[in-house]
Amino acid sequence: MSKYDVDVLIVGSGPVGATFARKLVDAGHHVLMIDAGAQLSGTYGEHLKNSFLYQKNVDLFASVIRGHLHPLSIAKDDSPVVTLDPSSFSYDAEEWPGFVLNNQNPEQKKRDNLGASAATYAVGGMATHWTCAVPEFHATLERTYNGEQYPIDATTMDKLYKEAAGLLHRSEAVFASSARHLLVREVLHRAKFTDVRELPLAVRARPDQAKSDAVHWSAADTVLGPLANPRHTPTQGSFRLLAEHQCTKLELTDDGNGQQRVTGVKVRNLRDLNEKVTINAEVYVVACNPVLTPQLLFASELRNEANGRYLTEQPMAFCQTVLKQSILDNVETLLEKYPDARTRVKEYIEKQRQKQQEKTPGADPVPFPKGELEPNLWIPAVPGQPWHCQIHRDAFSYGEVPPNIDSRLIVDLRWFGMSRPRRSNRVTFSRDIKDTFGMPQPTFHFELSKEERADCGRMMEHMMRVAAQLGGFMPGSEPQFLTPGLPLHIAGTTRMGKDEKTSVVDPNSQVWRVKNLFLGGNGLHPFGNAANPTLTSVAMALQAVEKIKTILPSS
Ligand code: G3F
Repeated sequence: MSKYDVDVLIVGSGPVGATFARKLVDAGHHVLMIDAGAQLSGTYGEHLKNSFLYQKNVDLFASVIRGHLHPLSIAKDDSPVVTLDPSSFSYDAEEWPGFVLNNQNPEQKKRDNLGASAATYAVGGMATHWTCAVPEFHATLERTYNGEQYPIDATTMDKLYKEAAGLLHRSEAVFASSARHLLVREVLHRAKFTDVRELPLAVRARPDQAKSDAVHWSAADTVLGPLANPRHTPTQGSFRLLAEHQCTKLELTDDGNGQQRVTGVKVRNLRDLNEKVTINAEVYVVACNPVLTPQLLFASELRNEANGRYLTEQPMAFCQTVLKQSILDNVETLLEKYPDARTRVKEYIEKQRQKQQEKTPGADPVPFPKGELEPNLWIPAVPGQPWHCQIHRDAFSYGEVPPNIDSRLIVDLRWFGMSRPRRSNRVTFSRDIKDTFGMPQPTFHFELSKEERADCGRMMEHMMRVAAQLGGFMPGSEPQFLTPGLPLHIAGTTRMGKDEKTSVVDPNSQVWRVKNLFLGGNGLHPFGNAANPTLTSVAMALQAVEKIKTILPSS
């Protein structure tokens, strides 16, 4: 039996949960954090791409990502496998209608599914493998909607964004001097795509960068700072993290006047289901993800009409280009404004030509020294062009590089569109079917509006115009829309607002009518967003922390 008495229990250990932990321990509070996922690194929640191998070959990281994404709702497919050896076991699915085959979801329709949406069960959450893109939401496009202002005012948001950027080590400088990056930017600027600029990333240069070509990607450990070291003892307050501990229910008790309180939690030690785990806290924070957080609220029978509703997700277009011959033939001219990069490239080309003439093995025909980092550019979403564009080289579960194309020549284009909140777009939770973790199975009901679908056409056309400047399409990665849900940017399901009928939390992230329950994460974004949501989620958590401090007795 284990018993914990703390000031704050945080469920979920991604960058948002980590923000709560870091700030509350810094304020002298006793914090316990739990995560249903396993601990994958020595410090809590490090980015797995920091390891030597993936820095050398980012393409291998695609399978790491694939292995960590746990699909949330797979529409049922029990059509007979007609080519199966007839002597193998088989049954007639129509005679077994309630059967749940291989974790498929019989309640999920294919048509309105977000089939690629997934959760990462790990200490550090999805930040163990994220892209680290941390733009702010656009002040008018993403922070106003239908005449409504953002729940947190603009001056406060500016302050919160600054602090969030510091916690995540946001930078636009790490890739900015790379010849590959500058070349792509220059080609696009010359083609009048003047809005192409450095993608803000949660990343730092490494002190040994000149020797290693490596960078350091931020994750939950970055936000936790010294707390990420399991052996660290804070000078005030305390911090403890329990991996593979799953919260299955918040015990909500009526407190009179229509208010409730969390008076306890049901927690399972997934490594020892026999153990009884008791946790008492003053304040509870749930920051799982935009599906697992409303799932826990549903399992806890929270009375809130908006829970799981107003779901937004980004339609996503993708392609990969292989840089044009003409660009590489003119690389020195194209880099003329950037003397350092130009000199490096020039010297490299000369050296390789010499090697080639001398027939030295290993002469390189590609005019990029090996240490030139990949491009990392974006075009921000703005009113009239409501999509967020990333022009970079990123490992993900799709778009791998065939072994016979040099990966320095590949540029990925990812365009993320927008959907706006509607009550009917939602995730529901089953009363009958359980997911792998024994929780109510989520089912998606998501459709784009007519206007949003039309915007997708404009977005694709824009992406193809940009791509046409860069090169030809890589076979298999021609322009395409990806399976809905693939951006992993679901928002709105526990939305923040000023009206308790259409939101789950107030502007301090406090659940309406529950005195000591706070939420964190992308589910809080209320208006739909094209940009990556993490920075804004961390900013919102920082605001919530200030409110929590006023509730807790000062230590
Ligand atoms: C998203 O979750 C990230 O925010 C993007 F930056 C990334 O490119 C994308 O996944 C990959 O599909």
